[in-house]
Amino acid sequence: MPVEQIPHQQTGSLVAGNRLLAPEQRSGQARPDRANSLTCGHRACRGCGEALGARWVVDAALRATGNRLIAVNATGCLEVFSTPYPQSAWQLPWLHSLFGNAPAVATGVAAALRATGRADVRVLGQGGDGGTVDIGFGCLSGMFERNDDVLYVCYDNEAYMNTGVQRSGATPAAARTATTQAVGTEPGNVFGQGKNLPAIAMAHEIPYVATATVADLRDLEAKVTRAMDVQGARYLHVLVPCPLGWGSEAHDTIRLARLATQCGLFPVLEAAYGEVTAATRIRRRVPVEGTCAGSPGTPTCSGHASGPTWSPVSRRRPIGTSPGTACWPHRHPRRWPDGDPVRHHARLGVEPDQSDRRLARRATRLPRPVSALCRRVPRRRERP
Ligand SMILES: Cc1ncc(C[n+]2csc(CCOP(=O)(O)OP(=O)(O)O)c2C)c(N)n1
Ligand code: SF4
Repeated sequence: MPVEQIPHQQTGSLVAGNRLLAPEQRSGQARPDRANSLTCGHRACRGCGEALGARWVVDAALRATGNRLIAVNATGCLEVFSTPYPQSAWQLPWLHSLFGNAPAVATGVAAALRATGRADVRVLGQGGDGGTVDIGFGCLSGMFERNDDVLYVCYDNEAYMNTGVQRSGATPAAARTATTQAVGTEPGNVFGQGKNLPAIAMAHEIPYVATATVADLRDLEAKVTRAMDVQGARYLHVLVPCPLGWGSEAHDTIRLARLATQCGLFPVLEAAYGEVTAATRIRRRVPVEGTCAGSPGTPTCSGHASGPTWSPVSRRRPIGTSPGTACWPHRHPRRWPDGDPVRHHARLGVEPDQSDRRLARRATRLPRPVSALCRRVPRRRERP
């Protein structure tokens, strides 16, 4: 893999070295007094984005609250790899109950703190995308609607990783998982399904909603700090690549998260009371096909068995019997380099197959790209 130059804006991250900054500007992780909330010794896979994201989120929340924080965890990889009984890698009060009730338990902890007059102690709920977007969704919506004083963080690795990479409501279209397989005429996860949870959280008009990725840890840290300044329900959605489920190399976790934002698939933004207040500009736009290795196993593209230009990050071997290369835009005609798959294959001199033609026809009916999220902001309602 070619060496990538570290962009200027990353100066000060751990990548470039905090030593380039004045001590007061250095990240929480670079401080000798950091909380180190998720200690070494846990059993996450090498390159796990969720472990990295959780460590930065909880450390930042601990710093913002003066170490007065209680964490509540949904069942999932984060819970399983950090607390193999009777051990725990957590350095703070931490609770686990069930897969689907973390927001309700967090609400209960916040209510108990309020009832006992402990306004100084704050609550953090956290879980994977399955626990948040699917089974825990009702509890989360109730937590939003009641405006309970909890910061809930979803670590989105785009599938149920802990139980073997099954599809979740956050799995992107065309992705291959154990339950959306890379076989058949239209392989992978189907289009037009799934949930955009940041947008749903915004629709609840809670005080704070943000998205972030592990590619920009300073941004993640800043958002957690800002969220901790706010009272009421807050939601943070963090993209955390999973080498095991995505079939990527452990050392590509950060790069894949960065590519997901640079190609516009994962918009990074902040919103208050249902209105977008800030969005990270894409400085160097990359085509979606550059993110091919991302998202729980992308389906194979038989038309590109000897394809000319594939992603520098896509080193994954094809799945199933098809001798293709992983290819996201194959399933997303609007993002094809030449407008649609038929034209694209024609230019390459490859015979398009039936599914290519069907995809080209569907191009006009596909949902808008996720980057359109910013334009779908509901009208602001006045708050007292
Ligand atoms: C009610 C219930 N159903 C199913 C399970 C099995 N289970 C445990 S973790 C998990 C998947 C978690 O996926 P996700 O929330 O996306 O977190 P990840 O492991 O990807 O971090 C499942 C299905 C369970 N513990 N409880
Ligand atoms: S399966 Fe994925 S989310 Fe789970 S520990 Fe491994 S890398 Fe992390």
